[in-house]
Amino acid sequence: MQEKIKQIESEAIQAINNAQSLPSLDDARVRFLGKNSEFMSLLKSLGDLPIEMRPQAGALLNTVKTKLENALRDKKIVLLQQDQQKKIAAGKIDVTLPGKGIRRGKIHPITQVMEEAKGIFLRLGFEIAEGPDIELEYYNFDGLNIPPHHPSRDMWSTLFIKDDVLLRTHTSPVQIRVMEKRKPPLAIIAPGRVYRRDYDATHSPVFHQLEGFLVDQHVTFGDLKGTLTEFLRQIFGKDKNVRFRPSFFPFTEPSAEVDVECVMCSGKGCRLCKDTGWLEILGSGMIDPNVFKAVSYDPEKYSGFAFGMGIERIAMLKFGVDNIRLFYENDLRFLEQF
Ligand code: FA5
Repeated sequence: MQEKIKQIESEAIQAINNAQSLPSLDDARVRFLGKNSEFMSLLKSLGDLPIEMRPQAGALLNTVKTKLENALRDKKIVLLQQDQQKKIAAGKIDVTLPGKGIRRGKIHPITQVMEEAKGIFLRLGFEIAEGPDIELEYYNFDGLNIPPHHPSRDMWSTLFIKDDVLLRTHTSPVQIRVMEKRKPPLAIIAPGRVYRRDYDATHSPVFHQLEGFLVDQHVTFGDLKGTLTEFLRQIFGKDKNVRFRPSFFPFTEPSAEVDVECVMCSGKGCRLCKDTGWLEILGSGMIDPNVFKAVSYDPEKYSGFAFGMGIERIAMLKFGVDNIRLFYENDLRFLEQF
C-alpha cells in the first residue's frame, strides 16, 4: 500500500506542476483527490487492513493528502496571478477609469412625513399605540357608533375578508382597542396602513393614516383646535392657509374636517381640488358619548377629542405632488427628489 500511495503522490505532484490553466488544475484535483479517485478508495479501504498496519498507513495517507491540497492551493494562486497579468497585458482592465459610484438610498417621502408627524405629537406628550390591519367589523364600525346597516357605513368603501372580518378602513378602531384596556387620562396616536375601494388622483386603495385621541376630564373643542393648529403650524409652516370646516362622523359630535390650500392652484380652484381651492387632510371631533359607553367610560365624567389624518395628502401638500399614485410607482426619478 505504501508504494501505491507514493506512486499516486508523485503522479499527482507532476500533474499539478504541469497544469497550465485553472480548468486543467481542477481536472488534476478531481483525478487525484476527487470522490472517485484511487486515493479516496485507499482511504476508504483503511478499515480492511490488519489492525497493526492501520496507524502507519493512515498517517501516510493524511500526510500525502495535506501535501497535495497545499500544492493545489499554491498552484491556484500562481495561475490566478498569471491570469490577471495576462488580462492587464491585454488591456482589459483600465485602471485609469473612474470607479462605480455608490448610490445612496433615501427614506420614502411617505415615511418621512409619517415620522415627522409622529415626532410632533410625541413632543406634545402623546404616546404610540398600534392595531391590526385585518380588523373585526366590531372595532371598525359597531364600537364606533356605526351599527350594522347604518347608512354612514357607506362613507368607507370597505374591503371585506369575510362576514365580520375586514381590512380596516381607518385607524379609528385603535381608539376602541386602547380604551377597552386602559382608563383615562389617555393621549394616544395610532399610525398605520388603511384600505378602501378608492382610486383617483387623491385617493389610493392603500394609504396611511395617523389617528390621535385624548381623553380626560374637562377636555374641550378648544383643546382639539389648539392641538391641531399647533400640529399644522409645525408640519406646514405658518404661511399655508388652513381651515376648520363643520362635518359629520358617527363617532364624534361635533365634528370638523381640516382643509389645506390646494398645492396646484394655491386656492384658485383646479381639477385636483375639484374647483374648491382646498384639499382635505383630516377628520376630527369630540368623541361621541356612545363610543364612551361602548368601552364602559362614564360620558358624564369624561370627555375627549379624536382626529384621523391622511399622511399621503399631507405629503402631497408639503412636496407639491399632484397625483397620489406617484408615491407607489417606485420610479427612482421621482423618489430621488426627496
Ligand atoms: C376617517 O377615516 C375618520 N376615521 C377620521 C376621524 C378620526 C374623524 C377620528 C374623527 C375622529 P375620512 O374618511 O375623512 O375619515 O379619512 C380621513 C383622511 O384620510 C382624509 O381627510 C384624507 O386625508 C385621507 N383619505 C381618505 N381616503 C383616502 C384615500 N383613499 N387615499 C388617500 N387618503 C385618503
